[in-house]
Amino acid sequence: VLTEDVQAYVKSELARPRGEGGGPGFNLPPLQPVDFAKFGPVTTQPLSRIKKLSGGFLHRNWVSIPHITQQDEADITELEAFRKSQADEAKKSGTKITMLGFLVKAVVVALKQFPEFNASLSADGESLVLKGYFHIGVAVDTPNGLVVPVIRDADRKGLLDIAKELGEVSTRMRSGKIAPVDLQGGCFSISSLGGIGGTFFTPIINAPEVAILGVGKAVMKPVWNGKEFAPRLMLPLSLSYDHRVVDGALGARFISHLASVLTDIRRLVL
Ligand code: CAO
Repeated sequence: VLTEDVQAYVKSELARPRGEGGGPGFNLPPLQPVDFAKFGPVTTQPLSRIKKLSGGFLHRNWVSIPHITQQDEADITELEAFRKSQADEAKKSGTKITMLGFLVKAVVVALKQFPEFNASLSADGESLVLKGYFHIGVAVDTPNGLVVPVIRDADRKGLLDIAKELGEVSTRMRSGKIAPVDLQGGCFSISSLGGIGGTFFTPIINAPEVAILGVGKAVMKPVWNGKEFAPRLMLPLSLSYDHRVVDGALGARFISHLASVLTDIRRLVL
């Protein structure tokens, strides 16, 4: 290896495009265009505006945030019994008392206990901006793609008000009436697929938030209570967090606390 080789290498490295934040780019081979029609019949559908927009943001967040996903199960047997017992009462006031309402309230309790989760990195990455408000984003599946409207001041709203607002906002999102303000200012997001199915998954953090909770479908499982296996309704939780802000120990504490609040909902009022 001659001096000129080293100089040429350094020169070519300096000329190479850099990734975000000054680190090296991925330098991956480009995906070659494929003529799928060569292999069978195909049709082409343009991506919706929402899909095109959210695709860029999801990709950016996935590659620029070091994600960890921590999973746990919450025993929601009592919560579900209580929810069912209140269903008729809620119906009288024209509301459905939803699981998502409990999740929003439980997340607020956990955010109060662990303020690092209710925070964002400053633009220069040098400090953490801790928020004194509790605005919770909820992923809503619409015919045109995924949107995350924000329930503002969830700490100051009751469970039924949150459930009602969620119902109204998701209907509005699905009919395409989305104002930018609906999607701004979130502190933490919840993506619930529990009404559809599946257990654990890897939710992508909704930057500049630092964590997101993925919720799967609750199922009855035999759980050992020290003497015997008892049937308990178990809710799968998947918490993705930004490892630049949250360490593994804190992540485990957050999800354990959240699960304990869902297990004993009296903790919601502590
Ligand atoms: N486990 C088991 N059952 C559940 C459940 C869970 N975690 N969550 C809800 N359910 C059940 C409810 O009990 C309800 O059944 P009943 O009508 O018998 O009471 C049913 O599923 C529907 O629940 P819901 O009306 O409360 O709606 P929801 O809370 O499940 O969902 C919303 C609301 C807006 C989150 C949902 O419509 C949606 O869009 N989900 C998709 C979000 C998404 O796409 N996330 C992915 C983001 S990453 O691509």
